[in-house]
Amino acid sequence: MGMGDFMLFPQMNSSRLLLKLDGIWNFALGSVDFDENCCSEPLNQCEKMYVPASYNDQKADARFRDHFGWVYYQTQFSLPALFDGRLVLRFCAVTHHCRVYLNGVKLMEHSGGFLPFECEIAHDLLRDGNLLSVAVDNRIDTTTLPVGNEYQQAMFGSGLPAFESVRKTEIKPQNYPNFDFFNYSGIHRSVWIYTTPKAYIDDITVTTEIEGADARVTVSAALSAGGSAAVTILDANDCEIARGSTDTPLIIKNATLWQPGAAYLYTAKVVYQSDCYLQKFGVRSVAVSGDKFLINGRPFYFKGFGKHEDSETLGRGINEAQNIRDLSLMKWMGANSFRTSHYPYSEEMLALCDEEGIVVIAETPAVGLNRNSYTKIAATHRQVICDMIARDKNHPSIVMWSLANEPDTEDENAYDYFAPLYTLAHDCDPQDRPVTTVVCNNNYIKDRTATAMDVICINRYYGWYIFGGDLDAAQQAMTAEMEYFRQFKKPLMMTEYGADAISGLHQNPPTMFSEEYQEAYYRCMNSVLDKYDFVIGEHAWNFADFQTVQGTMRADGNKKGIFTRDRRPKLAAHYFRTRWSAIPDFDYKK
Ligand code: GCB
Repeated sequence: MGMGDFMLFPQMNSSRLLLKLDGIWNFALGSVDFDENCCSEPLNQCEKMYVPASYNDQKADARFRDHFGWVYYQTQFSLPALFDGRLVLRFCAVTHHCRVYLNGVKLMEHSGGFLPFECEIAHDLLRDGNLLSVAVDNRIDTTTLPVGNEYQQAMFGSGLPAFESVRKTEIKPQNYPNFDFFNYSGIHRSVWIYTTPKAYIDDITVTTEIEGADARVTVSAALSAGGSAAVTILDANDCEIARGSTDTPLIIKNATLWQPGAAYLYTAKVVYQSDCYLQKFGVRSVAVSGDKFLINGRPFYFKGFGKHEDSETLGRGINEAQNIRDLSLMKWMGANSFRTSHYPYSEEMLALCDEEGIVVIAETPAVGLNRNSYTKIAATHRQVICDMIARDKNHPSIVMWSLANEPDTEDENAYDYFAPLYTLAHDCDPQDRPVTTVVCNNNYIKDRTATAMDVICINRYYGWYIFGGDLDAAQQAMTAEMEYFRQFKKPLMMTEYGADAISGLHQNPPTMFSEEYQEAYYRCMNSVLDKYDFVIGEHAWNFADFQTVQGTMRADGNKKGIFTRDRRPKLAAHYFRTRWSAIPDFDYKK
C-alpha cells in the first residue's frame, strides 16, 4: 500500500453491488509461529467465532482472552456469475497484523489494526465454495502502533526469591501494552466484497469554501482510466442543485452550513462511464484564530469526552447500536464532541457523527510512544497519518487531527520528531484542518511539542494520580499550569481529566473512587477552566468505563467513565448535564 491510499467507503448503488461476509466464522488459536497450512486448508480443529468482534471475550476461556500471537479465521462463500467487472475484497479493520488468503493464494498482508485495506480479486481465482482465510497476529512491541513494551524483566535478576523461582520456569509469553486499554484483537470491523465496473472511481475529495451566502464546492476524483467525471450536487432532500464535472468548482446558492448540533449534508453524485458513487459532504469551515477555535467563523467550545470502542462480548468490535446510543447520551448531556482516543474509529461512527452534528477530533493509534520508540516508529507513524486522513478527509464532523496521545514529550527529540509529522498532516489534508498532539507531560515547562501545535491539548489528573484525594492542592496545581500556558496565546483544550468512580459507591464526605468524589473533582477542575478564555474545551475522561489490562490500579478495568460500561449514568453525568446544558456551543469564551 502506498502513502495515503485511496479508500472509498463501500456502498451499494446502481453501479455497485455490496456483499457482507460478516457472521459466524471458523476460528483456531495459533502460536507465535505463522502456520500457512491454517490458511490454505480448511481448519480441522476449530471453534465458532463471530465476525466482526474481538475474539478475546467471546469464549469463557482465558486462552482466548490472553492469547499471544497468531489466530486463524475462515469462512466459505460462493458468488453467482453476474457480471464481468471488478470484485474487491475489503477489510475495514483487523487488529493488529494480518495475512489474507483466498483458495490458498495469499492476497494481502496488512499492519495496523484500525484502518481499512482491500484488493481486487481475480475472477479466475474464484470457484464454487471459496475458502477465505484470515490470519491475525495480536503482538505489539516498540515497532507497532499502539506500542507494546518489551518483556517486563525489571524485577527479574533482583535476587528476590519470588522472581528467582519464577525465572526457573518459563513465564508465559504475553503482550505488555504501553497503553491503558485492553489489547483486543481480531476482525474488528466488517468484511466486504464489492463490485465496480472495469473503469471505476477510485477516490473522491470534496472541498468547500464559504463565499457570503453561497458555497464553492470542488469535487475531485481519482479515476481508473483518467479523464473527468460528471458531478451533480444534491441537497438533503436529494434535489439536484448544481451540475458540472470534477475539478471545476460548482456553486451552491444559499448554502446551508453543517453546524455542531445542526448537521446538514449534501451529496456529490459522481458519474464516470458506467460507475457512480454518492459522496456525502458538509459545508463548514474550521480555523484557529488567536486563542479561539472557529467553526464557521465562530468560537466553538468543545464539550464532551475521550472515548473508546469497547463493549461487552464484542470487545473492540464495531457496535453500531451502541454508537447510536452513545451519541444519544451525549446529546442528552448537552455534549457536542468527542475524540477518537486512541485510534481511528469505524467509518460508520464518523458517518453517524456527520449525520448527527457531533464534532470529532480524530486520533491516530500512536499511543504509548516513549523515547526509545521514536526512531523505530517514524515510518509507520507517517504512514498511519496519511492513511487516516486519506480515509477520513471528507467527514465534516472531523475538525482536528491528533497525531498521538501522550508521547514522551519531555524528551529533547520529541519536537524534532513531531514537527515534520505536523507538517505532513497539514499537507495530507485537502481541508487543512488544525493539527494537535495530545500531551501529558508532568514537567510541562520542558514540553516543546504541545505548544508547537495549532491547539495545545493536555491530559491532566491533578486530584487523582497527582494530589489524589486533595482537591485543594489539585486546584492550585491546575491554576498554576493554566497560568503557565496562557503566555502562548494559543487555544488550549483539556483533552482528558478524570477520576475513577465505582458505580454505586457513595461517600459523604467524598473520597476517591466514590461517585461523589468524581463529581467534586470535576466541579473543582471546571472552576479553574472557566477562568481562562484561552481554554476552548473540556473532554472528560472517559465517556464510559472500559476494559484494560489487569493490575492493581484497575478494578475490572478503568472506572473513569461518566457512564458505566453498560451506559448507566453515574452522578457526574447529571452534573455535566446541568453544566453543559447551560454552556452554548459558540461564544462561551470571550
Ligand atoms: C491517560 C491516558 C488514558 C488513560 C488515562 C487514565 O492519560 O491517555 O489512555 O486511560 O490516562 O485513566 O489513566
